[in-house]
Amino acid sequence: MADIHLYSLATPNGQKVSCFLEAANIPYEASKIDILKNDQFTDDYIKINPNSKIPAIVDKKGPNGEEHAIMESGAILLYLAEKYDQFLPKDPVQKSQCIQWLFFQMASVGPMFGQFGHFFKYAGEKCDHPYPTERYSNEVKRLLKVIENQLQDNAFLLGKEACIADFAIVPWILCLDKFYNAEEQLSLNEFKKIKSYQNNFLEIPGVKKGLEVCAF
Ligand SMILES: N[C@@H](CCC(=O)N[C@@H](CS)C(=O)NCC(=O)O)C(=O)O
Repeated sequence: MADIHLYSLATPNGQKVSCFLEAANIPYEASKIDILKNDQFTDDYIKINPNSKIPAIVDKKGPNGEEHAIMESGAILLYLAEKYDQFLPKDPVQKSQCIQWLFFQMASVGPMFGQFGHFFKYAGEKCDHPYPTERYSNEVKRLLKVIENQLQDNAFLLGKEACIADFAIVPWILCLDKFYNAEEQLSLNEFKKIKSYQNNFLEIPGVKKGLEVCAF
């Protein structure tokens, strides 16, 4: 039986971890937590993630050989990357940069893209004021520009090699088009480097399979 058990659904936050597990070739088992059916609010799941969100993992052989539950996708990526020595640069400067971009994703990309999606795609009749969609469209475009500038002519954020920050960021970029159908709203075609960045990420062996884990 695998040590790592993933609790997830194929949303961008869930895909970050499943893509990483597949690409890093780490044995794991997965259970689907259907947030549309409120699976995240069961007592058993709250013991694993007190915040009632996906993803979460349980490592049967965590620190000191004891079972260890982890919530928050950024913390999960960092834990797994360190434990299995994968997709985390060893060079201290690069490692610090990778962690900075991971935090940038967790603090800015995830929350802002998520709010954008809420108002652009899901709020519908509950909000007919243009302000929230305008505000979050501008912020998403600003963040995409930050990523575009960082990429320069590199395949990934830090250069030739992918790191956990790329696993955190790209599923959210894919979501703008695939889940939110916002290609036109955000003029995604203008972000040429981001287009090749997405493709480079999709070429990492295991990533495409990871995107489908715990599918809706
Ligand atoms: N900061 C959290 C965010 C997780 C999150 O928002 N997950 C969403 C799906 S993408 C969720 O579980 N939503 C269920 C709910 O809000 O009830 C992380 O990165 O793990």
